[in-house]
Amino acid sequence: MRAYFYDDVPGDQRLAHDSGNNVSVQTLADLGVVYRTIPIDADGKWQAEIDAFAKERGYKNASRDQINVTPEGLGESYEAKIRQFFDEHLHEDEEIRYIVGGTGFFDVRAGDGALDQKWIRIAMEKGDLVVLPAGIYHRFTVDEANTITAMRLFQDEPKWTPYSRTETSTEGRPARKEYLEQIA
Ligand code: KMT
Ligand code: NI
Repeated sequence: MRAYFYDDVPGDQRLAHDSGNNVSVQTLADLGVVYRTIPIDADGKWQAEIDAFAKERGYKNASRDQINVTPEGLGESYEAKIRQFFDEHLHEDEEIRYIVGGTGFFDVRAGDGALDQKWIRIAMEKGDLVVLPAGIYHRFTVDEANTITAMRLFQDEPKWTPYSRTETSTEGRPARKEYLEQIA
């Protein structure tokens, strides 16, 4: 994992868009973004570590699935999906992603006020786990390799509905208000 400020240069979302300004794990933590590495080992201990992590966060069951974000995995809808993932949005529950293979970028807004116009890009690779808190504005893209496999963990029922930031209602959502209070 490496995190840095997005350069905001127009161009393909899959490019690195690396401003050269790094962002620390502590800065991410201040935004409520939790980062862990859980290397995938041959004897499968990583699975127990994921279970323990989920349990620690109050995930009652071991509910999870795996998504293959590749042209093969998603078929004809691939390009449309990639654009959809990149639409700025929030959720009412946290989003946990563990990268089983491949690489990609999660972008999160850098804070409130003026920082709310800046993106932090989190470059993820195999063995990286990230928790995006409820209410944070974010988006996702593959990189130029067009391949990532991610495990998605969820609490009892998945509440994955993305609320697009362009909807006037997102600022008023309870999850948004709670999030802003948490990072204040
Ligand atoms: C998301 O929430 O945008 C996704 O699930 C994208 C695929 S996970 C790498
Ligand atoms: Ni999301």
